This record gives sequence, structure tokens and C-alpha cells, in this order.
Amino acid sequence: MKFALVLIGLCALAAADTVDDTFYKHQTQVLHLVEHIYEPISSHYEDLTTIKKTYDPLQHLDNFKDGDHVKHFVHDVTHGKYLAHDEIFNIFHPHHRRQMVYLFEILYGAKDFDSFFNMAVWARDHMSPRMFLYAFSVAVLHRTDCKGITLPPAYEITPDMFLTTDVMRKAYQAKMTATKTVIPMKFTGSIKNPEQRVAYFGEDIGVNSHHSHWHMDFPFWWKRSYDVTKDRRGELFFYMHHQMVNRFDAERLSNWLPQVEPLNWHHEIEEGFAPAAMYFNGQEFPMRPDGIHFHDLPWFTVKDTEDYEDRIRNVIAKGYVKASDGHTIFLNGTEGINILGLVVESLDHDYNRHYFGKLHSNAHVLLSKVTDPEQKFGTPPGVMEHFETATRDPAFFRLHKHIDNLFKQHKDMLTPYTKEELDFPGVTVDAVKVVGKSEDSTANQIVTFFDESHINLGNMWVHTPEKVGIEVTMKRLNHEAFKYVITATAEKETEGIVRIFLSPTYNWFGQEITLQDGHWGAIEMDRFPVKLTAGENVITRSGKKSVVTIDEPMSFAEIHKAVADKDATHFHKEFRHCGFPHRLLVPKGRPEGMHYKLMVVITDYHKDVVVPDMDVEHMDKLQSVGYCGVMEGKIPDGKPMGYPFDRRISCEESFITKNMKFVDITVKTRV
Ligand code: CUO
Repeated sequence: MKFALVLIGLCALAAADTVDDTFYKHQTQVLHLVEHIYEPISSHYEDLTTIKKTYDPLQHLDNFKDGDHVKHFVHDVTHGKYLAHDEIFNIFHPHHRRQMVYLFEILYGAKDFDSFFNMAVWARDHMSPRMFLYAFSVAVLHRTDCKGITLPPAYEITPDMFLTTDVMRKAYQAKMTATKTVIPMKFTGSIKNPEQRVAYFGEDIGVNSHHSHWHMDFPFWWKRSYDVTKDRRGELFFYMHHQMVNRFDAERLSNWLPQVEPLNWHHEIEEGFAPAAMYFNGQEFPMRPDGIHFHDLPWFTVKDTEDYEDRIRNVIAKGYVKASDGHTIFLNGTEGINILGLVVESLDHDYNRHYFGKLHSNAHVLLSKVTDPEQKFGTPPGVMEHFETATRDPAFFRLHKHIDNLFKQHKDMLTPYTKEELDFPGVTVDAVKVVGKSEDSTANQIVTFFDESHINLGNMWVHTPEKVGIEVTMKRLNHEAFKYVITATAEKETEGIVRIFLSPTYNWFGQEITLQDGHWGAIEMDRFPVKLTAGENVITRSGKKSVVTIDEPMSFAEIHKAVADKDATHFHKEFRHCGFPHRLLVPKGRPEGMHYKLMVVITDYHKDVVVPDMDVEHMDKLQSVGYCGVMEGKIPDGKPMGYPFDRRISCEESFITKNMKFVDITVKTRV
């Protein structure tokens, strides 16, 4: 028996060449700047206070790509034309967004790190905290001289955007009385609300954090004039949200709930939602009772949104779209999904942007403002207007199911993959097993459970005595470690890409889900390159290495410690903040065990990979590329995202070629 090469992971990649004293200094400066974000710059940090006292952007215009831009910005900010400090920054508000983008462009265009950071200190000192934080974070994620810098978890920088009001109030009491406190946080809602059974997923701070980082890596306001092209960003928009919806559906099935229904502009929004959360300025996130209908807003109407959607459905049905210069572009190739993603999210594209409007953004705003559409009561934005809070609301998944159905309409029009396209001649997958902690290889079982995480709230307020310790605890879905063991035979030495998906075996009615019906709901678990030797290969892959997930982010305290220790193993130039939380890789399942199909497909590496010189070892080191793509250059795997389950399957028997193997596994939740 021969063993396929089991490839080393990202964490093992040496970081020493990218991490030096300058890096540590910059990392520390970034940490200091985002601490106590709602408070003035901390007098604790001399590095910041010196800049604050001495730096005048107008004296350094040559250090920026566009000095006039800086001049206008400083003028407008200092003359009160920008969002006030205690107003709520809303990325979907055109004026807020314009102001934020203006700052981002200045920060992104700074000619060196010091100019960038000095300007950031100035902006932090003069602007709305979350507007500053957003522009600064996106700049850190995109500047080449910030590569490897780790931003603390969003739920530690702005805990108010992740935690409930009762928790924040208790934390404040603890701070005022300097009392060491651990506060348990419950999910919102009550047992009377069936949606509460899946609140652990939508309200998971890791899910919200992932979603927020995804939108920072792929901002919908990103301009092509910036020098980074976002490869397949439209397709990524489709795919990441498609997978979130599929995962939500799997959690619903685990809890005896039917799949989420798509929103309909003319039906009531059945489920209400009470976020039980408060903004930093004391305004409460609005709640939505059950059974509300959509209303027109003063800026656009439900009909406008429908019209945009009709136009999109129309081009899907026709199979082509006109570019702004009159060219016809057909959608029936693999590029079609990317174009549709650009159109639906209204990114900076060439396909008649005014004609297609802003379907996705409008939908978020319509939902968010549904209880005060005229803004008669000055209600602040709802959770749907912030990427870090949107998934809390079950209506988020209903909206994205609705949008996902547009993409499905397109994919259903494509010709199903032929046997020749699906096959990998000479490669056979003989067996697939899942081996859990017990090492009982016959079990094919993964065990999930709820763990308890602690979040330190020490960053929330300045002057919290250091040793007090205020923490919040919450239950979070997790799973026991497991690995896949795949046996494959190759006629000759070759290289492949292993694609692993999970799909529930039975629907809500208890009927077996056929591949024809269930392919669209497949959940991607992993995708990795592999070297195959001639003969039998046993491929062992830890679930932990999944290309769709990331590990727990480092806390403020852990990053500080890693810097103090100069521990280079914690930092890496290619580090990504975006990625689905690893804890949630496996859907919850049921106490008695829930049946799933684990579907493994090996495809031809040499046909799939579109980046010349990308070898197997390099590709395997890319982190969270599954849902988060790459930050620059091309995504190496050229197959459509979700392949081969993205297109219609007309006949199960002819679909399954010998390079695929589907096995039954059980997911059992420990109670
Ligand atoms: Cu991520 Cu609608 O795009 O929330």
C-alpha cells in the first residue's frame, strides 16, 4: 500500500522572513489604535498621543497619492461636514459610505506606513468611531505594508455590535464597581419562537465576524481604479452566501425545522425579530413584529426593487447581458455566474449598472427599515444594515434564499455536466471513511456539542482596572476532531483535487432527498490538492484543515502576548481574517444521530488549476480560499464554485462516475 502525500498546513509555514521588529512595532500600533474605540485616543499610549499632538496632515500632502483629496477631507471633517461622533455609521447610507470611502482612499493611498498610520491617528481623533474603524480595517486588510498584521476580533473591538443589552449593562455595572464578573449571554427570543432553536447559528459571534470580514475583503463599493482586482468576486458573493444559506438549512433540519422560505416582496415577513441590542450611543436596534409587509422608502420603492429583479430574471432567461458599450455577453459559460453576482450585488461593473440597480443593497435596507419606513420616529438602522449584525435576523437567510434562487435559475439553465466532464480517467475512489475521536473506523460518525466560550470585555471601556476581569460566556456549536480517510486507485502517478461535500439524507418530511433535488443544498466541507501515486493511495485529511474555515481568532490579549514574546509562529504574511468558523464546520445533527451523505470527488488537478506554476504544495497552503477566494491574483482552482453540484443533475446513475464516492455518515450531537 502506498500513501499519498499528506500536505503540510499553513500554520507550519515559517514566518520569520516576514516578521521583524518593524512588523511588531506596526502590529502594536494597530492594536493601540483600535482599543477603546468609542473613547478618545488613550493617554496610556505615548506613540499615539505624540502623533495626535504633533501631526498635521496638511503639512504632509506629498505623502499621499492625492494631496488635494487630503486637503478637502481635512477641511470637511474640521468644518463639521462629516458624520458626528455619536451618530451611527451605516455602510448602506450613501452619504456615510461616500465619507468612509473618501477616508479609505486616503489611507490606502498613503505612500508609506508612517504616513498611513499618522493619518489614521488623525482620523481616529476627529471622526465617527465606526466609520473610522471600517475604513481603517479595510485599509489594513489591503495595504501591502500591512500584510500579516492581525486585527483583533470585531466582537472585542465593538462588543456592542455583537452582544445583547442586558450583558452590556451588567458589564458596565461590573466596571463601575470594579467587580470581577462572568456574564452568561443567552440567545434572543423565547421557546415560543421556533426560530429560536437556530439562534445559536445566526447569533454566533464567529458567523457574524466571518460575514463582516468577508464584506471587508470584498467590499461592494470597491472600485476598479484601485490597483487590486478581485478575482471572481461576483461568483464569490453568490457562493459564500449560498453556502451560508445551505448551512442554515442544515441547522434547521437538525432542529426539526423546515428549510428557510425565500422572501417574497408581496407577502408578509412571517418571522419578527427582536435583537435585544443597543448601539454605543444608547439607541436601541429596532425590533420587527411578526407579519410585517414591505413598505416603500422615500428614496426607493418596493416596485423599484422588483423592477431591478425582473430585469435580472429577464437576462437570466435570455442567457445574455448587454455590456454598457453595447456588446452582448453570453451567460451560458462558466463566467456567467460571476457576471450575475456583480450585477446582483451592484459592484463596479460594465453591465449597465443603472438598468439593474442595487437589488441586494436595496433589499437589505428595505428589511432594515421595515418598521419605520418613513423614518417618522427616527429609528436607527436595523441589524440588516450592518454586516456584523445581519445574520442574527432569520430574515437575513430568507432574503439570501430569495437571492440564491436567482443564481439557481441561472445555473439550472446550463447544460448538466457530461460524463466526460465529470470523469477523471484512470482515477477511482474506492472507499471513504470518517474517523472520529474514538478511532472507531466503522462508526462513520462525527460528534457535535456545545462548548462555552469566554470573551473578555476589558476593551469596552477605558480605565477598567486591569485585574478586574469582565467576561461574557456563551454557548457555541463545536465538534469533536475527525479525519477523512479516502482510498483511491490511480493508473499512473498524477495529481488531483479532492472535493468534499455534505448533504442531509432526509428532508423535513422524512423523505430521502435525491441528488436531483439535493445537489443545490450541498455543503462544502473541504477542497484540497493531492499527489497520487500509481496503484492504491490512502489519503488522510484532518477535518481541521478545511479550506472553508479558519481557527479561532486571537484575542486582543493573545496578540499583545505574541508581540511581547516576539512569537513569529502567530503571524503570517498571507493570514486571512475571513473564513467560516471552524467550530461550525459540521452541522449540529441530532442527539439520536442524523443521517448525511458525505460526497467525495477527485478531479484532475492539471485541468482545474488556472494559475501557471501553482504546485500542489503551494495550493494546499492557501487559507480559507473556499468561501473567501484570494486577496490578489487568481483563485487557483478554475472549476465553478460548488462543482460538480452546482448544475442540474438529470440522472443520478449517470452522474456518479468512478472518481466519486458517496457514503452515509451520522452526525450526532452530545447532550
Ligand atoms: Cu452578506 Cu446580504 O450580503 O449580506
